[in-house]
Amino acid sequence: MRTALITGITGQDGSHLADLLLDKGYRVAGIVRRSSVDQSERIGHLLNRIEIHQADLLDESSLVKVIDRVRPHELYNLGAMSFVPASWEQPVLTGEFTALGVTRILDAVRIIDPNIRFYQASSSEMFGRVRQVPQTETTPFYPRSPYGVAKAYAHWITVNYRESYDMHASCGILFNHEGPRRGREFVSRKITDAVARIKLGKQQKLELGNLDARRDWGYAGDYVRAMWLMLQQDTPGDYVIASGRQHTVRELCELAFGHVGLDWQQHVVTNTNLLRPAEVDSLLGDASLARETLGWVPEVSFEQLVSMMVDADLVRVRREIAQA
Ligand code: NAP
Ligand code: F7E
Repeated sequence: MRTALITGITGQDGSHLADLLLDKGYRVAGIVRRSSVDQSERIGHLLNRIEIHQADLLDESSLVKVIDRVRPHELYNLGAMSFVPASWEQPVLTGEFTALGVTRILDAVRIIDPNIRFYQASSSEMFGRVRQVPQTETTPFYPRSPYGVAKAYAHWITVNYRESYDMHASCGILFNHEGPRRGREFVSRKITDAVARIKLGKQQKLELGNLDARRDWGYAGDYVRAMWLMLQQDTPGDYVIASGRQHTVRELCELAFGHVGLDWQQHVVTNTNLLRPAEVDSLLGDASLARETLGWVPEVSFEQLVSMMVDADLVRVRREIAQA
C-alpha cells in the first residue's frame, strides 16, 4: 500500500487530494497546525479514513518528526498562506509559511528519506505582470504580491533541492482553481455564496473590487489529479496546469447571477477598498506540456464550475435558513 502525506489537508485542495488518494487505495496522512478550534469542515467526511498529525511549516523539527513517523512514499506540500490580499497585511508571516516553510519541509525530507516523492504547490501568481501570453513553464516570473514573491522563492528552492540532492521534487504551476469547498474570501466563492444568499432573500448587495481582472479558472477536483500524475512520472518536472480559457470577474458575475435568473448589475457594487496595491490583471495558462507528458486534461468547464458552485451554495444556504 502506498502512503501519502499532505500538508494543508484542511484546505480546499488538500481535501480533494485526500478524496482522490483514498479512492486509489492509498494510506493518507495529513499535517494540521494546532488550533483551539475544529478545522475539519472540509475533511469531516474523511476523518475515520485518514491519519491526522500535528506539525507546523514554521517548525522544522515538527516536520521531521511527522515524516519519520508516517514514512510516506509521496509528500504533497499544499500548506501555505494562500489569500493574496492578506499577504500585504502579513508579508513577513507569508514569507515564513509560503516561502521558508518549503525549505523547512524539503530539508526534513532530505534528512529522513530523500527518495520520498515531493510535490510543491506553485502558483500562476508567480507570473504576475505577465511577460508572455499564454504563460508556460518557461515564462519568466514577475510576481505582484508578497504571496507571489514567496511562491517564486518556494518554486526555485524546490528546483534547487531537486538538482542539488537528486530528489524527485516537482512543481505544479497551478492557475486559479475553485469549487464548492473554496474559501469564501476568494472571488469565485464570494460571488456564488452571495448569489445564493440574494436569491434566498438573505442579502441585497455584493461588494467587489476589480471587475476587469482576467483569470484562467478551473475546477479543483481536476487540478489535484494533475498533482498526483506528476508524482507518478519516472522523472520529476514542473508543469503549468490551466484550462487555457480566460474570463473576467464581470463575466463570472454575469454567469453566476444568470444561473438563478438574476441580473448581476442590480446587485453588484464596486468598492475601491477592495482594490489591491498591485494587481495581476490577466492570467492565461498553456498546459500543453501536462497534456502531452501527463495525459492531463480538465473535465469540468468554466460554465459547469460556476453552476456547480452556485447550486452547492443554494443547498447550504437553504439548510442554514431551515436550521435557524
Ligand atoms: P487553502 O484552502 O487556503 O488551504 C491552505 C492550507 O494550508 C490549509 O490547510 C491551512 O491550514 C494550511 N496552512 C497554512 N499555514 C500553515 C502552517 N503554518 N503549517 C501547516 N499548514 C498550514 O488553499 P488551497 O486553495 O487549498 O491551495 C493549496 C495550495 O495551493 C496552497 O499552497 C496555495 O497557495 C496553492 N495554490 C492554490 C491555487 C488555487 O487557485 N486554489 C492556485 C495555485 C496555487 P489551516 O486550516 O490551519 O488554515
Ligand atoms: O482574486 C479580483 C481580484 O482572491 C481573483 C489564490 O488561490 O489564485 C488565487 O489568487 C481576482 C483578483 O484569487 C474581488 O482583484 C475583484 O484579480 O479569487 P482571488 P487570486 O488573487 O487570483 C492563485 C492562483 C493563487 O495561487 C492564490 O493562492 O478577482 N477581485 N473583487 C476580487 N478578489 C477577491 N478575493 N475579493 C473581491 O471582492
